[in-house]
Amino acid sequence: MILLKSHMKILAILLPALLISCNKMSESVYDKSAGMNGSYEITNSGLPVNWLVYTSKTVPEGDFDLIFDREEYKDGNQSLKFLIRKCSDLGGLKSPGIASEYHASPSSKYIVSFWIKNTGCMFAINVGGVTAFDGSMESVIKTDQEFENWTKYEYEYLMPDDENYNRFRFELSILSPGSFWIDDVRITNDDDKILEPTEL
Ligand SMILES: [Ca+2]
Repeated sequence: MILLKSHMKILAILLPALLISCNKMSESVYDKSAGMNGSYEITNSGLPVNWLVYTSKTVPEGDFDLIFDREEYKDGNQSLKFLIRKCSDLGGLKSPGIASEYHASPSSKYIVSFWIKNTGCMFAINVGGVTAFDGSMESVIKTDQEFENWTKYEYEYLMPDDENYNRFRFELSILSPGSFWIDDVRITNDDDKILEPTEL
């Protein structure tokens, strides 16, 4: 009887906290002056500014750490590292990862580049144009290949010829345990100008 009572007490304390974290799909901090922050140098409250982050607080099936790695980086003073002990392979908000959206124009060409390192993870990076309700995402890479050294990827994307496509989205999902690093994400237009993030 005493045991039952103490269990009930724990449940009563945990329930409100669980409801709050279950309702939250991602965490983010927005700061217009920080721009794209694709090198993950600007941080606030443990998050890279101007990125939606699927954290251990918002991904219920995940057991992982988000780390600003000041020893393994390609640009600036640090990279963004995911150290994953357990996670779902569903991607998007169900898995550890990051996403961001940028002001963009229909029928325009955009060039995405980024540097990665990987030991053990299956991961996916998708990019594409989005509207308020829809998206036209393409897969840049989906693999469990090891990248012992920093490796650069570059991808060209043409926005759909449809006035509703006014945002460009970048999304990284980590789909299995291991260590994954990303740094120096650049998304530019035809004039080599870095895109401005939208408020998240
Ligand atoms: Ca960096």
